[in-house]
Parts: sequence; C-alpha cells; structure tokens
Amino acid sequence: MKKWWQEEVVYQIYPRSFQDSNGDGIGDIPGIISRLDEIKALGAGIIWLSPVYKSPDADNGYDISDYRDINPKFGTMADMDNLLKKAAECGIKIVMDLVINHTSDEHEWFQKSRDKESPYRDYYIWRKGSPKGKPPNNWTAFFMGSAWEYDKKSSEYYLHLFHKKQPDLNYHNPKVIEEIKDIMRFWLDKGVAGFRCDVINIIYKSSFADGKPTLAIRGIEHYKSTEGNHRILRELRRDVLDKYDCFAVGETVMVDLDEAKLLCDSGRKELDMLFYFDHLEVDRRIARYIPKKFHARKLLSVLAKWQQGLEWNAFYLENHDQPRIVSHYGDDSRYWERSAKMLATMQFTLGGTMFIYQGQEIGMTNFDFTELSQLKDVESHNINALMKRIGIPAKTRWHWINQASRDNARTPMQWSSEAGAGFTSGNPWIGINKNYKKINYQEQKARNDSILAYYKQLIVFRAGNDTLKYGGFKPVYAKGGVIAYQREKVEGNLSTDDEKYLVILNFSKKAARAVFNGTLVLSNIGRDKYDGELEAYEAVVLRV
Ligand code: ISL
Ligand code: CA
Repeated sequence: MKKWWQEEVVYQIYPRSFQDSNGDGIGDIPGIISRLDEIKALGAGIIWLSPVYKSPDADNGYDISDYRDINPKFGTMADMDNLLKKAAECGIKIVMDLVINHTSDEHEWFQKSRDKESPYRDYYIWRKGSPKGKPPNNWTAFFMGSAWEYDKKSSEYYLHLFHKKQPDLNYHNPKVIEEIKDIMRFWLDKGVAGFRCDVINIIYKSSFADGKPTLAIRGIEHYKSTEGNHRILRELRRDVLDKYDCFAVGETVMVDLDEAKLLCDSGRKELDMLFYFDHLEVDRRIARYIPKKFHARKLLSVLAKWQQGLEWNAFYLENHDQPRIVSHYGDDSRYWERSAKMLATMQFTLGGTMFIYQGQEIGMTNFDFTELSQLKDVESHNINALMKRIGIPAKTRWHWINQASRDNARTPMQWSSEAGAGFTSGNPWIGINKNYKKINYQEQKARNDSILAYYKQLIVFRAGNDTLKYGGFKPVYAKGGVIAYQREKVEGNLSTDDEKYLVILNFSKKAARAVFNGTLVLSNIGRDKYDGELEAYEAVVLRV
C-alpha cells in the first residue's frame, strides 16, 4: 500500500542560513514562516527542519542542550507552534531532526552525569583510562582525534563519537530510551509528521574493545548497525511511531546495502527509509575529503544497486553536510544552468521519496571563500589540523577542503540581488557567496526557463506519474560521461502505470552520441525532438 510520505517532496531547511527576519544575521523561525509560500510554490509537501532546539552550537545545533526548547537565536516555542500552524494551513507537514546519539555537554543530564553518585551517571558512557594514563580504547571520533575526553571532575573519560561537546548517550540504559520516547511524543503531540534521525545506526555500542587499524573511523565495527541498535529502533517504532501517522527517515553513516535492508525493510518495523552516502562518494576515498576521478559508469552502478536493492529509497543530492551538487557532479561555471537541470532530471526520474536541500532548486554553488579562516565548520577545521600534522601541504589541504567542506552547503540562501541577498539586512553569520547577484531566487522566479522553473516542472511531472515514483529501475547504457536507465513497471512494485521511460544523462562537457528511440517528454535544453546527439550536460527523457 502506498503511503503519503512516498508521494511528497521533502524540502530541507538549515534554519540559520535560510531567512533572517530580525537583522541579526542568523536565519530564524519567523523567517521560515515568511517563506512558506515559496516552498509551497515549489511543490514540496514536507519540510525537514535541521535542529532548532536549544543548543550551545558547537556543531550548529546538532548538540542539543534541551530537546523541549527552542534556540533563542531562532525564536521561541510560540514561533515554533506558529510555524506548525501556518505550515499546516499551506498543506505542509514538518519533520524534526532527532539527534539522539548524543546530547550537548551542556544538557542537564550530562552536567548531572559528571557526578559519579548521580542517577544520571549511567545516561552517558563513562570509563576509566588505561593504566598508562591513556583513553579507555583506541577509537577515533568522526571529527578526528580520540573519541574519549577526560573529565577532571570524576577522573574518568566519556565517549563522544563526534565533538567533545557531544557526549554519546548510553543505550544500554533503559531509562535513556524512555527519555527519548518522551521527547518523540512531545513533538508528535505538537503535530510534527515524523523525524529525520541523526546518525541513527550507531547509537548502540555492543563492545568497547579496541578498533581495527584503519585510515577512516577506528572502532566503528563495535557500534555500526548492531543488533542492539535494531532492537531499539523496533522499540521506538512499536511504542511511539506506530501510534501516530508519521514516518522516520534515518541518516545512516557508512551503511552498506545489506545493513540498510535490515534497517528499513518494511516488515522489520524499524525505519521507513534511510539516507545512504554511496551515490555521492563515487569520486571520494574512504576519508571523504580525499578526491578521486569521477566515472559516470560507477555512478550508474551505484544507483542501480540502491534503486533495485531497497524496497523504498530516500533520495537526495544535497544536504547540510555535502557540497553543492552542481559544483560536485555538474559544472558550476560555463554549464551551470544546464548541468543543474541535468542533475535535477536524474533526481526526479529515480524511485523513492525525494529530498531537496534549500538552494538546490536555484542551483546554488559551493562557497567562494579563499581561506580557512572564513569557514565555520568544526569538521573542516579539525580535518585541516589533522592533515597538517601528517604533513599534507597547505595547498592540497585547501583544495580538498574546498571541495568537500560542509560549509559549501551552509552559506546563506540567495533570495535576491539586494545587499544581503535578501537573506539578511545585517551581518550574516557566515559569508554569502558573491555570485548572489547572478544566482538568486527572485531572478529565477521571473524566468520560465530557470532552474527553479525546471524543478517545479519536474515535481509536477513526477506527481502524476506512478512509473517514476514507484517503477523498477534498469541500467541500460554507460559510455564515457553518458549514462542511461529505464524506469518501468515490474512485478511486485507499487507502480500501476504501463508506461516506460528512458533517461539519458550526459555528465561531461563533451557532446556525445547515444541513439535511442522514443517520444521526448523532458529536455533540459528545451529540445522538441531527440535524434541521438547529446550536447554537454544534456538530459533527455523519452517515453518508450
Ligand atoms: O558529513 C559527513 C559525511 O559525509 C559526516 O562528517 C557527518 O558528520 C555524518 O554524516 C553525520 O552527520 C550528522 O551528525 C553529525 C552532524 O554534525 C551532522 O551535521 C549531521 O548531519 C553529528 O550530529
Ligand atoms: Ca535572526
């Protein structure tokens, strides 16, 4: 049976960079309310809100100090209630970011937990150091360095898989799970339509033994997609999610297809869908910051693997942790507009629930910063320090960070060509890309051949098209920069249409020849017929 969240397009908002309403340079909830019309006009039916909870912002809100309160930078709980109300009036549902692997070290639970006698001690993961005065084991954090921090107050270490201001909760403690259920109910009772669950496949640590030697994250084999993790997800679904009309999309780090199936096959009653990273890492090495050559053929095989492998996909090309897709797999100079549309064509002809990240719909590009000091992201600064320590030259470091930094997606939304890009009347918390005079919402709204207009067109086309939403996926062609795949009804999937579509995409600056027959239904360059000759970054969809 089809679910409402399979039909909708989800629009991700990174609140601090979306719309400032009071001139302090930080996007906020009233700002979001003022842009609901634009989100509706795009055709999105759900907003996923990156964290707006109370937080000291060591990791831009992914370090929560109170799950039932709003960061004053973003507004008040009254603003949040108002957003839920106004969004509902526009027919838009809101999904919250649920960050439960860790809290902020400024959360009341953690502060109490620093006292060995406190009932909260066991809410976190405390261990004695090794006899040699070293951390309890050799695990490394996702943000580099040891995953353990020594706390003088109780002379023990606590675990933090991310920043030291993000201590990991202890999921061996049933009380922690009950607390999380209460938090979920609090928001569901307010009317939110579900959760995007942050790093949700690493919450249960099954052992604290040393990790295997690796260049990536040391220790991960002891906590990624563990049986205990599955058990907790089933419990959250049974006791909370199943009581509401809502969905849960998991962000699952370093997940492979076999793990993913166990996490989101509908019969297992864990997650409804999940975000994997494979399709954005075909030109990345184990450590995401190190690039390698892009091959379109590789991308096609990754798409095929996940499109065919999962019952239901959550598909995205951008989020607040990833570079902008037009700068990544497209061309953000000469073929900017065309390649952005080509990538949009790919996204909206794949199966699954589609997620768009703010600014993607106008083809926003990576930042134009020229030095590290302009970056805010803690991960970028930490990776730079680490690379420096192991002797990687400054120029290479900057080149890699430039391409992969999370701040690429975090520069303010470019609404107009006015000063402050229509984002703020004040001093923005992070630099605005100087290309806002050329790339902005206002300019594209006025033009019916803009990237924005093309996104709207794709969303409408897909909405009335079961084959694209629910049909099977078949890779049919890969040569040089060109790939092609077919979407069609297959036995057992939810598609009821008999139509077949062939999607041909050129990921290169070179023109190419790829002969297929069919009726042209979509073109990113305004063609009216297709004769087998593809231009640079061209996308063609044929009905066959
Ligand atoms: O960006 C990444 C991988 O491409 C990782 O660095 C990222 O930290 C990881 O995917 C987990 O991300 C989530 O949890 C983090 C938070 O910093 C990210 O913003 C969030 O999306 C810790 O809560
Ligand atoms: Ca503000």
